[in-house]
Amino acid sequence: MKSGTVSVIGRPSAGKSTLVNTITGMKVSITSPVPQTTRNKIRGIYTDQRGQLVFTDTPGYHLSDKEINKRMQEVTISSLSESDAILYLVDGTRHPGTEEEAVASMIKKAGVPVVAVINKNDILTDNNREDAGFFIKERFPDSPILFASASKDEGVDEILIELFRIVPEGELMYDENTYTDQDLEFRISEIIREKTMATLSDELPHTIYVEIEDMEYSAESQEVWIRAVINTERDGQKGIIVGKGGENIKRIRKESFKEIRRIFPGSRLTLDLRVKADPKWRTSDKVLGRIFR
Ligand SMILES: Nc1nc2c(ncn2[C@@H]2O[C@H](COP(=O)(O)OP(=O)(O)OP(=O)(O)O)[C@@H](O)[C@H]2O)c(=O)[nH]1
Ligand SMILES: [Mg+2]
Repeated sequence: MKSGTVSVIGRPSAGKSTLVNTITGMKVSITSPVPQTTRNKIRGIYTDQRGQLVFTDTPGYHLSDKEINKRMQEVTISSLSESDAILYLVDGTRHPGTEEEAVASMIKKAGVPVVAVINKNDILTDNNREDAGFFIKERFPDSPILFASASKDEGVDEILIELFRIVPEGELMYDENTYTDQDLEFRISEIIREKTMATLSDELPHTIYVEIEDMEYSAESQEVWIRAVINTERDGQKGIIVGKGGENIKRIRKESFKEIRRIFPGSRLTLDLRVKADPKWRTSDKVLGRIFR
């Protein structure tokens, strides 16, 4: 039996969370077309007859000195040394530049075996493939280089074969039916954040965080009651989230409701969703400490 941990590393929007979801067959980690969607280390667990791979999805590594970006970099770096293997995901559609170079050298420093995957193969040109392939081969000459499409579930079996080759023998770390270790409140807040980002698309996705203020669950009466708050930075942004006649917040609530309900099959769900302004949250140690726990 093989059993090991795998850090999924790459630039923002490379498709790391999409890949972890495809591998586990579950919605473990939220995704969006906007870079810097993932903010925490998110575990997705894959088990089959060969054994178990515990993936850690990480925030895309973005070169920046802003406090929130530094926190996200720390989250990513802290995942590296604790893993048995690194799954290095490269977005083949983008020419590897300074940022890709920074990611590659960070990975090299960790001294952990690497499987390199060039993602988005469904839309790559031959030029893209050559470009990314050359970049990786030069820096990781001993690592396997694979092509995949995380969103189309192509090339994923080959990734698993390479990873199972690397990880050590061992017992399962989690029960075979477990696919994530996130707590309920965090998963719910992430679903609401994803739906907010999707609804507002390019208007203000980076300026929000979602907090579950209160949650009650009665297994006996099969009722779930949740009060969640979408926090933004400025009062003026509240109106954007709420939308004309409340159309945005209604949509966010409806889409969130559908997905949260799947977590509590058969229960009656009440979702009370509010919007608040929390100026300077992106520089507040208290809030950042809560988000990047
Ligand atoms: N065409 C194509 N698009 C993909 C593929 N994989 C992911 N995407 C898209 O790329 C965008 C980013 O995907 P995510 O999975 O959120 O990327 P990420 O690396 O987790 O991003 P961060 O969390 O911001 O670091 C989304 O719009 C995905 O649908 C792929 O194989 N092909
Ligand atoms: Mg992500």
